[in-house]
Amino acid sequence: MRVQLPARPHVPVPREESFSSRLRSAAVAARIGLWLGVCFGVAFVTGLVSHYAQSTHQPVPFPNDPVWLYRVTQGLHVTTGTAAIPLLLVKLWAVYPKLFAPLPRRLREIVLVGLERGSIAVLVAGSILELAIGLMNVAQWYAWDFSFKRVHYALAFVVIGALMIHIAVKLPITREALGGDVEDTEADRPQAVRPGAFSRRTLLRTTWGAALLAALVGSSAAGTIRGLDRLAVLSPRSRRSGIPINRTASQVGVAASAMSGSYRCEVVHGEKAAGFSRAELLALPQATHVLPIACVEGWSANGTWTGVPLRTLLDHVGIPRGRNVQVHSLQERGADRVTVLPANVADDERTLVALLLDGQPLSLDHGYPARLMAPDRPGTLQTKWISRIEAL
Ligand SMILES: Nc1nc2c(c(=O)[nH]1)N[C@H]1C(S)=C(S)[C@@H](COP(=O)(O)O)O[C@H]1N2
Ligand SMILES: [Mo]
Repeated sequence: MRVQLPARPHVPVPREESFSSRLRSAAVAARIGLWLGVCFGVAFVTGLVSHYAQSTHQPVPFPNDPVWLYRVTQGLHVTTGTAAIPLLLVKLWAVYPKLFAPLPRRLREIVLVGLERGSIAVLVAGSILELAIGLMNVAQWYAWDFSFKRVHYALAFVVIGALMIHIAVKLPITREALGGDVEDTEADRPQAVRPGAFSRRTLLRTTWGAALLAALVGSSAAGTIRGLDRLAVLSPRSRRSGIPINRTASQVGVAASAMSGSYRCEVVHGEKAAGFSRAELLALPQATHVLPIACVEGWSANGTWTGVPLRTLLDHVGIPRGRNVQVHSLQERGADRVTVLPANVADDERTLVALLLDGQPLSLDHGYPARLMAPDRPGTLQTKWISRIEAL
């Protein structure tokens, strides 16, 4: 018996001339590309700042003043990253027909065009991945096994490298496109002859609007603009009042040891050591400072912290100024359980072994019995549930 297979529908591969809208033009692509470049540049630089602030090896110590510096750079990072998403989408839409441009005939040109398209493939794939995992990180959706930090950092160099090549290759056409009016048609692809449904100006204005909205959402998630919390759809924790909790005591398995009556905060200097119960810490002279927590997962919040200046405890066991200090958590496994305070942070009078938040005893999840709060530090280094402090 013969089976009659249905005829396979013929799906034509589009060709460059299939796209005839004048909206898909160099004039539009260049203008959006310019702002996309600005966003990528700011996100790259602020990303490097964040990486440096978190590194344990700092030839020049990360500044501890002003206390909001890291919070602002981190806010800019998230804001420019989210703004880049609509910009990238519209830019890809505008240049998409070029994907189907015919290949040249001569070998030399094929090689050149191949290299150029290869770099664009890297740029496009890298950018999409970088923005997507960045956004997912802010939403705390870890749908992967790799280290976000390492991949996001490495990919940033790939993207910026490919972007440099792209800018260099396109410089002449970008210059020409930016030099004229947006609606000029001289630099258009010859096939782009059909007037769009609206003008290029309207397309650009809509794109700027979308980018601005995305920036506001990003910035509200990052907590950099007050009163925007309701827009913080990305980062639900920022919507709660007060300071969000990043990881709870039971998530990291410290609930029992933190509540134990035998809790002691150990301060160690070589042979010399002292242990302080929470009551003993509370009996020492206290200081209060307003310091932000700026989480690398894209949120930040100010708190009024009260506790013992770290310096007081260091003096107690004779740790001299100028020394790096290590702070350990009761937490036994996982990230963020040890941190090194460079000397400038250890010696800063605002660096606290914090016991109260907004005048109330710390909650267990905010680091009870005692946590570190230091000026201008990434949130991930503000160790909760301190067990031990030692000179390095
Ligand atoms: N021991 C310990 N300390 C920690 C963490 C942790 O997981 N374990 N998380 C860090 C991170 S990533 C941030 S942003 C802040 C958040 O503090 P909060 O939960 O009190 O807001 O705590 C930091 N301190
Ligand atoms: Mo964090």
